[in-house]
Amino acid sequence: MILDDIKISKAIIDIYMNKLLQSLEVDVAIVGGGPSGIVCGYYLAKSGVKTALFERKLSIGGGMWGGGMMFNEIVVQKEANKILKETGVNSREYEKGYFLSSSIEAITTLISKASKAGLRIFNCISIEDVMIRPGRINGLVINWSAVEMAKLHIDPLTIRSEFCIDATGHSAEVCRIVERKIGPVLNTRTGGVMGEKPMWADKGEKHIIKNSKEAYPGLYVCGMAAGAVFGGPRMGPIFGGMLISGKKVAMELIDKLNKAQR
Ligand code: 48F
Repeated sequence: MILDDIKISKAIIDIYMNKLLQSLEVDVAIVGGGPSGIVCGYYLAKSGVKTALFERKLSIGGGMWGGGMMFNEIVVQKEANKILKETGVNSREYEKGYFLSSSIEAITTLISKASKAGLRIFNCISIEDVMIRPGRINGLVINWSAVEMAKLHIDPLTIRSEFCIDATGHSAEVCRIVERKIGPVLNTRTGGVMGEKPMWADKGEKHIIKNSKEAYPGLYVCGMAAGAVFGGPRMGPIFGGMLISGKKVAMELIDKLNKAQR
């Protein structure tokens, strides 16, 4: 068989464009492909929720690849180890209650599971704004990360979604956009992004799980973004809170979407 260069290009453009067109209106749009966003997307897609995830960088995975200070191992606690087991990530108990996994195996397996479950993953796309209808976020404004990096004067496109999730990590970018453009309307003590506090693993993990929730009508936060928005301590290379947080938000949205359909 003689390979036709044009057919190769046509296949890629055809399938990608179709995926993008099918994702212009989704149930849930996730911003950020770190561990919390991927786990959230995995559970949503697995239960049949139409979900798209947008990641600025070329590689999905956020801060999980590098473990702690590039020692590519992660620690998770007992409750989060259940999620690793459920998704087929190998782990071992180092000391009672401290489970270790290769950060490379963990992130590649989670991405693979989420993709196979039907999560539509778009890399190299940045969220630069939100769409708002009275009192509620109802979509995202997207552009190629290359456009953002080159600071080109090119208008973006839009995605409509029933719910959006800020899983952008420490920078809590979507919530910061809301604060900057709409004002101090977030569901926090100050109405704004309260900012991350110094390291305290135990307190930080608990805080994030508790605060993985709706930050503004239609907009949820999970992972480090929840810590930054609601003013919790950082926790470093323990990743259990990220996994539990993503799952918690997914379960809440599955429940809400199911109730809305009844
Ligand atoms: O930072 P990140 O891994 O977030 P996470 O899921 O996990 C945090 C941990 O990795 C670690 C930690 C655990 O103890 O502290 O830091 O909360 O992934 C966030 C992803 O969001 C992308 C960013 O490139 C990263 O991969 N991102 C950020 N802003 C945007 C974005 C944006 N505006 N548009 C698209 N993607």
